[in-house]
Amino acid sequence: MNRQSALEIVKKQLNQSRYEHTIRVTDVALKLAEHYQVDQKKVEMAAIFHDYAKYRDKSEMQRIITYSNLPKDLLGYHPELWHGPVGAMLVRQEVGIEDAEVLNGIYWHTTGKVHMSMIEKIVFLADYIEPERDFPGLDEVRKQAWQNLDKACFLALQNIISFLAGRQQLIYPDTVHAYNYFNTKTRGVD
Ligand code: DGI
Ligand code: FE
Ligand code: FE
Repeated sequence: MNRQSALEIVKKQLNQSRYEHTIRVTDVALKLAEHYQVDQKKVEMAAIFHDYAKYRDKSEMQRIITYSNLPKDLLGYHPELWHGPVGAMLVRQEVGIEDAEVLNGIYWHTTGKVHMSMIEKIVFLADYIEPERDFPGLDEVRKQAWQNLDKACFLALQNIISFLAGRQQLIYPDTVHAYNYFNTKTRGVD
């Protein structure tokens, strides 16, 4: 599928500001893919569709998780987490994308996980550092994204977990496991 058709499909699922976010994420993701010599076509598709399910009704997503083979533990965590896994499933069913690497980039873009692929790391980080984002500590993540992708993932996960814990929110186990994994993997890197 070419970029233009993909954008037309996703635009119908999003509002204008989320669509513009999607374009910015895709631009950053493509630059990272070029920088790290990762398949640009796959990264582009995963980035374009990463928030495909963002505005699905919570009740619809709840039903999809309940009756599909998606992990049921998602239901015990913040509904904001659901659009990645549900999005991967709907992009396969409704858009017809079958590439597992692309679908996994969509699936894991919010929570992260251990042993992320290059495509997964790039989509996860591009979503976090796109130019309109403004989180504490973002400058350092932006800098590391071009130097050490694992270190950048670690710093992003540290920020996400601190943010959620500061608001007394639950933290999805895969996010914690990803934090521990990248922490160990990048110890000593600065
Ligand atoms: O969809 P976006 O807004 O572009 O970004 P996203 O897919 O990273 O969604 C982030 C939201 O998910 C943010 O408001 C924090 C929230 N969230 C809730 N629980 C968790 C979580 N994020 C992670 N990584 N882990 C959680 O357990
Ligand atoms: Fe998202
Ligand atoms: Fe996003």
